[in-house]
Amino acid sequence: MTTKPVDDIVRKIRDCRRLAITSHLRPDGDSLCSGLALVEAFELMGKTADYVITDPIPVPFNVFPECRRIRIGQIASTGYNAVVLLECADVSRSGQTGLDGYYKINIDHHYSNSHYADINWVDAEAPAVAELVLDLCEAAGITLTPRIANHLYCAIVSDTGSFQFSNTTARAFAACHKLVSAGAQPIETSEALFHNNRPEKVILLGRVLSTLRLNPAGTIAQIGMFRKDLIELNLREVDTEDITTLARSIMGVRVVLFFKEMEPDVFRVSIRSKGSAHAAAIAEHFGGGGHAHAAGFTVYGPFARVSVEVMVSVEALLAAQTGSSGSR
Ligand SMILES: [Mn+2]
Repeated sequence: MTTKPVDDIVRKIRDCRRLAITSHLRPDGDSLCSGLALVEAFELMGKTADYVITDPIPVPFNVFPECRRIRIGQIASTGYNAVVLLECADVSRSGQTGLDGYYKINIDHHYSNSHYADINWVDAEAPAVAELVLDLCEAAGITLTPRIANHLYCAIVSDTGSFQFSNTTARAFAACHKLVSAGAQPIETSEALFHNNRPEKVILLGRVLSTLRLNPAGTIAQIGMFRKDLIELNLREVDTEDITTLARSIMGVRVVLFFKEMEPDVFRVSIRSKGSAHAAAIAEHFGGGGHAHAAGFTVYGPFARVSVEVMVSVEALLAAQTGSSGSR
């Protein structure tokens, strides 16, 4: 008889005493908040749980008081009955190196997952891994606390870009309905996620946007961020997704090229595209790679020259992709 993976997981968890949870490198809101919810859910089941990740916690989550429960480092190679991996296509995505001997539980919502674990629960239709954690809580008969509900709600808001990305599905809203009913705080969550910028960040945003240039057809937007501004504003690590979003919001723009100066005359260019404009194909032309709508590559040379050269090449690539002159 085949059982659902979620039921297999609940049965396994019930047999465990000590659990470790981890998630992917370069953590995001979905993985971080889902892990926090899972720690608390396991504790409600009477288990001891540690949430350990490899990379530091990024802004804005690094100031969330709940994130103090997350340990940065490596999971000890003995001492746990099982390890849960959230959103890891394979073990290496976690950056954890001591998991070989452990019973592994793999929970993910991305297609590209190698089903490496003892129990694999991969549901690419799920809007966020948080929705799967919510299912797990329900399958385990856990009554959601407002804190668990809020963690999971925060994860879904974060992963859907505040209900703007393509994973904003009926399932996402159904989950959020349950979570808000259980005490999640939508207004506080939006404040914490999106209205929590340092003033220096907003000044940086102004400086980056002041570099905006468009091709004549208005289909490609280009912006640049320079080390001297980061140093001057004392911004060590900065989330630039919202800056990209503003450039992407321009009417008619199909591709955003964001030049980030890594060291003198070295620029990491991140590409965001819309519709049929293929970011990875553009990146591959310059020796980089990525996904259909998010990709990147590196260029070498002074900004004044490389920015013009890249713009010209991308215009040609875009025209070839769409079979037109890159018009709207
Ligand atoms: Mn996710």
